Amino acid sequence: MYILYFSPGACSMAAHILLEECKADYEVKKITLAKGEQRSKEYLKINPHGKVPALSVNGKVISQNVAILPFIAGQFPHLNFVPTDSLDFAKCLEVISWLASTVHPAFGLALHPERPAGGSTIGENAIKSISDTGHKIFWCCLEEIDARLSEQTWMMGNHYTFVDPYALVFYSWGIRLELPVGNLKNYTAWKVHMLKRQAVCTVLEKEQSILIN
Ligand SMILES: N[C@@H](CCC(=O)N[C@@H](CS)C(=O)NCC(=O)O)C(=O)O
Repeated sequence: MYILYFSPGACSMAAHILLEECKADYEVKKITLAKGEQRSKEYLKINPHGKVPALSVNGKVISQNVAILPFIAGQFPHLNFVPTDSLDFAKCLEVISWLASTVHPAFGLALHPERPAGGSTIGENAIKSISDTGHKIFWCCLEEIDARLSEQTWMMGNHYTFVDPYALVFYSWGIRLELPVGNLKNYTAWKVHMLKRQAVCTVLEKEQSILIN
């Protein structure tokens, strides 16, 4: 039995979709980031970093998408969401590590440009400059994903893998930032393809995603 700690529309949506794809026996516990619930005493016992996602597996907790996504996929090998070839598997890790270490932080700068100052007062010019930089880097990353999808159906080639649900999070965040994601033809065609999957629709409904509203 898995328990996923998630917040609607957050990066935890990737693990949520994957659990649904795998028809796993799971429950969700909502942590509302806007209300600061990730910093509650109870949640910090689950994930001391105060972030979602966290996945409890028979009482043991895993955090970080780069650990959670391959773990879930690996529990259901018959679905082939995880490559059996070790080089192909490493290529999946390469992409999710880039999503987690470069794409996600760029979105963070764009959305919360005041945060790098760590509570110190910084001028509006500095905030605008950080926000512009975040937007610029994030957009370049979306273009890179778009280019990647120009010659392949799924993020890693011809097979749906645990990387795909994670890439959907960033498309939705592009909409959130009001970036012209519709101009990214391949990424948008892939998104349409993703939305044809029952598990994806179920989770987008549950999370009231911007992708369906
Ligand atoms: N590297 C982590 C990032 C997790 C993360 O930053 N999650 C965000 C939501 S998308 C969060 O919980 N933010 C709450 C906060 O910063 O207070 C992962 O990939 O799991």
